[in-house]
Amino acid sequence: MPHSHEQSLKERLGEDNFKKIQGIGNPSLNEFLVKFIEILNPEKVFVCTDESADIQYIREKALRDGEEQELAIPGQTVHYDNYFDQARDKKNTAILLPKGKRLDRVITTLDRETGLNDIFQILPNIMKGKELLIRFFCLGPTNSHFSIPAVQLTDSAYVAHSEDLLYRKGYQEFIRQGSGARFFKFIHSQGELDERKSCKNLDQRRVYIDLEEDTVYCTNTQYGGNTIGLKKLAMRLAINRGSQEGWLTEHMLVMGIRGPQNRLTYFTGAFPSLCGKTSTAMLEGENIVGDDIAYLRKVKDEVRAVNVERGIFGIIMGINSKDDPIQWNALHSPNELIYSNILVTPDKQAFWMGKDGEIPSKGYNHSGEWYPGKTDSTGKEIPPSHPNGRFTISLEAMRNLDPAVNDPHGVKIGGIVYGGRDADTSIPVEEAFNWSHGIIIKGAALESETTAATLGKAGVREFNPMSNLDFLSIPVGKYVLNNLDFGRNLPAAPKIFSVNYFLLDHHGKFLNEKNDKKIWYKWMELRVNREVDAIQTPTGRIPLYEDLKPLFKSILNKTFTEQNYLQMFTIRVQENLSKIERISEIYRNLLDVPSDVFHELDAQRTRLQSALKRFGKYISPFTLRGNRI
Ligand code: SPV
Ligand code: MN
Repeated sequence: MPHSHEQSLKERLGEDNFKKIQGIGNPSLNEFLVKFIEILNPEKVFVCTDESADIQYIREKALRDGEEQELAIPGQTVHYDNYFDQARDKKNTAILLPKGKRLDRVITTLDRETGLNDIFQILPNIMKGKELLIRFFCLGPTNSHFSIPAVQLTDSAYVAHSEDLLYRKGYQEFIRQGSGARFFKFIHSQGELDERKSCKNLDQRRVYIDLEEDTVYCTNTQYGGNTIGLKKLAMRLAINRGSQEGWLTEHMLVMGIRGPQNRLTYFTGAFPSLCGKTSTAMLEGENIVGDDIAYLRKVKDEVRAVNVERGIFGIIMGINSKDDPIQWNALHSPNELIYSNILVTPDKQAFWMGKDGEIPSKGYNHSGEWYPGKTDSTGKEIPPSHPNGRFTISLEAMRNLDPAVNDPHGVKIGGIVYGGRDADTSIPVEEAFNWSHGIIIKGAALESETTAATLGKAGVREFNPMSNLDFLSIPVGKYVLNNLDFGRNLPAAPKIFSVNYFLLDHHGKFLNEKNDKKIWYKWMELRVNREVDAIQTPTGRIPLYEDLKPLFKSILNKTFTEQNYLQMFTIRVQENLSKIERISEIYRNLLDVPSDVFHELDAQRTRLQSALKRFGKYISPFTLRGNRI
């Protein structure tokens, strides 16, 4: 390395840490480190390699600094974010846009120069008196054409510890990829903390994504979705990179569904946050590969997918022994895990909303000392745990982990599923007519109600193409085109489906129980393998009653009546037509929208309009029985 860099790094890092960086031998990494160590100006620097002693140092630091506290079960800790910093902050998260480039208005952007000026006002000396942690990870399996090395700079041992549970080690991967490696860079500082280890300067909360430099800056925030660089921040960089290189980054689970004779068919599934993605990936008896982010590549006419991560940052609310046996078991065994924003009782037991058992009469949570009926400064009652409270744990703790989770070639995908939180329009499961219908009508036209995973009001129906809108760093139209192109010429593209776990009846009651979803996946597995017929409707292909009934009986031991089927699978024509109007209007105002989008939307409208004339506003699935294919 140039003499000046070497001198500077040696001085700042000390001999041991310097050797670790030298061992990687990547000049652009050195340049990056020299620049930012100077700006952040920490008192100390610690470089973490893949060695267990280094990782242990980070774990212990999180406890020493008070960012985590130990719980009664060995290996478990709890962490708290600032009371007003409990979810992704969409308002202060922006893609930095170079002059002359454009992105849609539905994506938050900031002129690049303005954003850099702003962040470079906040960064200088932000780590004064603190220790900077430098960690190396690999997005996707190591030793793979999917692998993307990434370096994280942070002053939060909680962030560095979480990443250890969530991502594959990357120090060796940096070495493997050599001096030309294209890597992602993340700079995080939680800024000044108060006595509760809570961020003091939320007014300076920023998450800025610089695509030009593959760098994300993030300050004065603690919530994992804002701070864990390799999670949603890397996703924006990867969407941009995949768009240039012809592969996809999706907000998707990856899982294997078991069919007859133990056959395993792999699916990906895109769902917005807090809409059942993790609970789907955790279905008992099926195999989990990943629960949140996937990279998809075409290899020899197959679609192959990997889990970008190796752990889960799961929603804790609602997890109970009956509905979630796999997660429940992992939470009650001595596994290394970090809870966030839950209630801890005086005897160090973890409690959250929806857990088995009584609500404790006192404890400590994200609001400080807690008791039932406590209200916050706005007069709102504080629940025992935050609805976006989480637990971070390695997938190794899950007994349903698929053996192919680290396969450098990924798994072959047979089906792709899109689902949202939709009270009144989409039926519980439906197959698309073909790739283009699936990508556009099931994926690109997805709508979902907002949830506690982002700051702001919950329950508002929003456009959320492929459940990925929050993470897009390219125009929506271009993103849809990339998806269309991806499967267009494949001789056997994966089948595409929609699911809806949140459909209500006319009295506002959920039509499905939490585990009914298992049946939809079993049916999709049979469809992918061409073992059952379907009924053609104006919106897609739906299951036959005769196929669902025995699945409900044999798998859930439930009697699935004709009345159940009728209620769940009635095509809601008027609601579907209204949706087409809403979505068409949105796409008319977006950039670079491929004409296929309008063709598919128009064709769906035409089918629905003629069905409206023929059958009326609601079409019973029994009426369409003759359209069997
Ligand atoms: C999500 O909100 O989609 C999550 C958690 O998976 S976060 O890291 O906040 O994005
Ligand atoms: Mn997610």
